[in-house]
Amino acid sequence: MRLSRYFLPVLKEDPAEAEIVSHRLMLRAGMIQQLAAGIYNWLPLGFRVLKKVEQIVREEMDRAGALEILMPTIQPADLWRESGRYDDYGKEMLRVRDRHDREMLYGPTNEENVTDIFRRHVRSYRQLPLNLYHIQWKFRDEVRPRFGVMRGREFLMKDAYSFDYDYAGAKRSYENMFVAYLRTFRRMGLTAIPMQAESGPIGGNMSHEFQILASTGESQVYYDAAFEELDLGSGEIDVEQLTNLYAATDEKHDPARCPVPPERLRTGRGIEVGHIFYFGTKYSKPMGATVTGPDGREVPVEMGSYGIGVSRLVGALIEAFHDERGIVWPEAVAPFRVGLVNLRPDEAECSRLADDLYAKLRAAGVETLYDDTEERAGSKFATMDLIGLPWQLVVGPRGARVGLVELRSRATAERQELSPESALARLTG
Ligand code: P5A
Repeated sequence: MRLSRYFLPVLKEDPAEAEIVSHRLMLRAGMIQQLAAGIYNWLPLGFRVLKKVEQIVREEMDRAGALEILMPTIQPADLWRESGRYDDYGKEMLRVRDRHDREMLYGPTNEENVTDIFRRHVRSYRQLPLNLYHIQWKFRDEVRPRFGVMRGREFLMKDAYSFDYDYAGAKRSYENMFVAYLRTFRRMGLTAIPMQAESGPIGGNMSHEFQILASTGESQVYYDAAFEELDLGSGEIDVEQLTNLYAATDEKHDPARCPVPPERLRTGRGIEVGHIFYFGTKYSKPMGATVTGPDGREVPVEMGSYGIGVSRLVGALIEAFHDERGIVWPEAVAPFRVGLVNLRPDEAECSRLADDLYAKLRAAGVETLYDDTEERAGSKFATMDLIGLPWQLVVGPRGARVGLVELRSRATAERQELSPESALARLTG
């Protein structure tokens, strides 16, 4: 992509409304723009990251055997009356009426909707286990939307729903998602600690939140120091070991009952990027979602639901990966892999080399943002550092004359003068 043809409305000044670094950097890097409180436009650069995060989540769900569907954002109120949640949900639910005066709502989650799909089609335990998921916008009329996309009113969630014949099956499904979550976050370079959590308005008696440690997180968290020694970033995932280690959010943490001795108990702030629930027959029973077992008896199906905050993750990633100059994207979610900087588009030799590199990077399928603008060098570097692409490939007039370009790593600040061929080999190899 040529920067001269791109839409990248970077801000030179820090926006006053942004209280935390990720919100500030997303606004400054022209990733998002607020439309109303807690409601954001996703601009080209931000949208690319959102799609990358979404795709990793999708691939790990597919790998875990979940099937992607798409349920609507708008749901009929009557469905929620069946589960009894229509009144319970209170003011957080955005309620609307259609032209026939029917009560509708903008979905804050989809347990009822997916249970309705299930009950219309599935009859036998032989059709189980089943896990259906979608990636769809949600609306929750949060009292205090804040921190940009971290606590929005409209936000993108991946929500999966599992159906099993009995508790043993439901537990397997839960653990399957548990492992998929750790894999998902790991692929993005994040270490998320699974914590015992309250199940709130979703209900149920087994629930874990996945928390990324960050000083700006909204949750107070407590965890066994053993987590610091565990390598959650790689290797085999042992659900049993992880769920036996103590980690809890403040809603669940009880100092009187905490099994971890004080010297081993760590406390900090966390960002909740995922939340999983087992709730048995809470929805299937009132909504009549049943299956016939091997004994011919009809029983309500055992369910769980599993959420990931896809749009929140974009903010959480920036909280985890930034420095004083801007964002430092991990490769897996970077909007472009390479920022190609032509320092002198007005000089023929320099531009010939930069154009040629751009053509070759494109041909090799390397996502490249090519700064071909007339801006001053200082401002070009500041923008590249701000938007945080993993590699900067700099072409200047001096180097162009002797056949050298500079390759810079955004993360390590390492710089190397290379021939254009070697630089290309590095980036395409
Ligand atoms: C699980 C999937 C649920 O809604 N029903 C379907 C269950 N869980 S949850 O914990 O309430 O939400 C799942 C994840 O969505 C993100 N999230 C938000 N992100 C941005 N802004 C918000 N206002 C917001 N609310 C929830 C979180 O990452 C949460 O873990």
